[in-house]
Amino acid sequence: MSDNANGKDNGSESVLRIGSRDSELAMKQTNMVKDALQKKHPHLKFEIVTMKTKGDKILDVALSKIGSKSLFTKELEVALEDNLVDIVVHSLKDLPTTLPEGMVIGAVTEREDPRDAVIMHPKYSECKLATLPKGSVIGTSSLRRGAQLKRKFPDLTFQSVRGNLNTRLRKLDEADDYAALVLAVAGVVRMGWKERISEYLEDDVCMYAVGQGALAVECREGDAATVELLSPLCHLDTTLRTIAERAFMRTLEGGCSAPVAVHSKITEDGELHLKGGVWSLDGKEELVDTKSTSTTADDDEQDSTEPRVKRPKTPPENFCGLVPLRACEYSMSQAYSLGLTLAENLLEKGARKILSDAKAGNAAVS
Ligand code: DPM
Repeated sequence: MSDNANGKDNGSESVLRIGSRDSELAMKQTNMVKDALQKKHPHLKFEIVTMKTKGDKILDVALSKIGSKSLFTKELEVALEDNLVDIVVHSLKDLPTTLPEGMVIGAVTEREDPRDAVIMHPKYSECKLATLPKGSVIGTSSLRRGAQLKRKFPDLTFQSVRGNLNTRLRKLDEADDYAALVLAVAGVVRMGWKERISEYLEDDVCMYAVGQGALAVECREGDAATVELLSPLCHLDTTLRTIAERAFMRTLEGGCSAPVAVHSKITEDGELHLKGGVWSLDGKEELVDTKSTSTTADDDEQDSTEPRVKRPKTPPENFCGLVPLRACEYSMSQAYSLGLTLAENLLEKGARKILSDAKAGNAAVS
């Protein structure tokens, strides 16, 4: 945290400056984090500083085609680096698996439902994807959703739709361009539109994006006071699941330009399960695999003769940007290894070719 670090006169109060995108969803998410922080630190004062990112400005091009990483996060990270804000709030799924030098994720908050959902045009409100008329157009600019859903529903057509959630819902309701949209449940719920959801997509139909539904609070690595201040917001289950997911993504070198998806859970006995997959753009090729590991140190030592997941040769210097949580380093490295090993398994089975073809195909077709 900075106490008048920029020569700003805040009186004797120290103010925590929170950077956020200015879309309605981003502001809702930022206020959720602000409220949670206020609860834990009643004496702190907060100030939200909004800005637009490249992803907010370029609205007429499919996400996957803008082709740059950090589309929704870069400008915020620059503000963080320049000391104009102390923390920034992101959707974890928008945050690349390698952060800029000097930045860390100080907290990953409890995940909202990570699934994707279908929002129907009012005239199809009684339909499911499976019962829509042949050739119906579904709006999504996610290659991940497109590939998986083309595979399941070859008679539907998928088209890019951009803009913030309000704009998209308006495009759906007020025109006849789309029969339905596929969106993350988390965003829809935070916007207060839960009753518009016609169908939740399970993992046998459409697996979700790495980190989907969780919020990440980023700060400067060297700002120990702020790192400490964020620690009560960390949610352990979400943290372990998303480290595994991010390690999977990082090892595959995925991102928005290739169809990569996951499904994860932690059972009561501390077993972390990760299912991960890659697809060709048309969904015709699919590689999916599942792996699990124990996240509790005791279990692992007592009831297994050999660890189920190989430890990485060199332990990750950080956990895809997350700061190590006190006394949880073991679980976190187990989670990291799980994602890494699952990705290596898929790479052995040919994931590299599927992904590079998808990236090339995506760049070629415009
Ligand atoms: C990323 C993708 C999308 C967003 C790609 C993907 C969806 C793109 C689209 C990386 N970021 O998911 O395969 O449909 O045009 C985004 C949303 C949320 C965070 C909106 C959404 C809210 C939910 C959350 C956009 N980023 O996916 O419906 O907290 O995960």
